[in-house]
Amino acid sequence: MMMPVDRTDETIFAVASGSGRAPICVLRVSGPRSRELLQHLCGTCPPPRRASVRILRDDAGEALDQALVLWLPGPASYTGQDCAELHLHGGPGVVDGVADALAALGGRPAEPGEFTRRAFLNGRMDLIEAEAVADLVEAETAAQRRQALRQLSGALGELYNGWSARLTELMAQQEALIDFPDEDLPPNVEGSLMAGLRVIQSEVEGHLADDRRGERLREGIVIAVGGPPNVGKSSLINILAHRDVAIVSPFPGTTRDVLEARAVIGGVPVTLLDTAGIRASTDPIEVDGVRRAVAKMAEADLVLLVADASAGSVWLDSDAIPVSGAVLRVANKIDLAPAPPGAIAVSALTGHGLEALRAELDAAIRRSVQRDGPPPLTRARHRSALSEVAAELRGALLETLSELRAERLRLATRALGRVTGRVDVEDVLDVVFSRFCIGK
Ligand SMILES: Nc1nc2c(ncn2[C@@H]2O[C@H](COP(=O)(O)OP(=O)(O)O)[C@@H](O)[C@H]2O)c(=O)[nH]1
Ligand SMILES: [Mg+2]
Repeated sequence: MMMPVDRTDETIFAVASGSGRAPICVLRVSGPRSRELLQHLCGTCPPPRRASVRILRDDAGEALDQALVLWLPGPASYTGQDCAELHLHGGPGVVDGVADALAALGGRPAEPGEFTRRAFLNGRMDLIEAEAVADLVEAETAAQRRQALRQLSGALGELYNGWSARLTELMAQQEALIDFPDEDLPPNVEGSLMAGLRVIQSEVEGHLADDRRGERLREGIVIAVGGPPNVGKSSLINILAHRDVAIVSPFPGTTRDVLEARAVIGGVPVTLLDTAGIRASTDPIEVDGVRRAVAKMAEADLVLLVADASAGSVWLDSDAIPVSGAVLRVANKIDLAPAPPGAIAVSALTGHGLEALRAELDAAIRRSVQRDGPPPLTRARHRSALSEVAAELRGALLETLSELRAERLRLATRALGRVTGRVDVEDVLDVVFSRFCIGK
């Protein structure tokens, strides 16, 4: 979606609380005419930063609501501009009435993300923090909330700004090498420059090689349940998702398409995929189901390989299916026969072993999204820019000509600046803010 050019001289308003009817609806206003709009609605502008109860009236003097009103003068406001918050009664009659009155007074409904975009333009937050705001709004689980809050508190920004400051320092050294004759410089400038570059390069590479943990937590992870037909895959999905999403039947080959069930396990949103049983078949629909099952298992973050303990069945050869995620082996139907060693032994029928299965799943999911140490990368946007940084740094380390090395360093710094929004920001703004909801 195209964003408007930044018309920050216009005063915008939007409902900041969720859509749908609620007892209270928060309407936000930001822009140079905020004070004037408040005065019109309330008669007088309420005292700054204090909750005041006021009767709001339209231009004709008709009462629209009795509301809690906040006058939040800039620059110490969310957007950095003069702002106001109107805590209205939530009915559409009230909310639409106040919105119409604001529009009649010259306010304009905000575009998605426009408030936070203004906050960024006024230096109230960097891009990483702005994205953390979006993630907080979207957070479905406690683990996602923690990651977003950590990012909002500046942990990730500090990491990137730290690299940026060190790179700038190294660029200055590089320029000195180009501009001054050797005898005017302290000894071994080039050696320490290269050493510094190597350190940053390995830190960036390490950050990139995080197995997508942060991105997985943000986006949720995919768990594919696979195995031969009739081993109890659909039964286990229904148990893990706490509802009947998949058809359970004694007829092998019942599940043909890939079914999805959403659940939260270990504080992480997961999508459980029920797949067709893998076997040789001549039925073209089943063959296609098997093909899809294999493809889903290959891409999944985690694979539950299920076998039937009573059939003496072996697991699918996970070497034959090129899985990229972790694999958990589950032996089902232990009410009928003992489980082979090395498997999580369960019975979907009697409930035996399900607690152990949940605990193992929980641990595997946590492993796939968490790690101690610096905060993980959380977005594809950051990953692509940081991959560019790493590539330019690798190039700079191989470069023997000073001028060419300096150019590599400039490109690396610019790519890093795109992540936090410090350099060349215009083109990345649209990408970041167009994903916001209106009112944020
Ligand atoms: N005895 C026994 N039967 C089971 C168990 N789990 C599933 N079944 C039965 O095995 C059949 C196949 O189950 P289903 O979940 O559809 O397997 P899928 O083809 O792998 O999805 C059904 O008749 C289930 O009722 C179990 O733990 N013990
Ligand atoms: Mg099934």
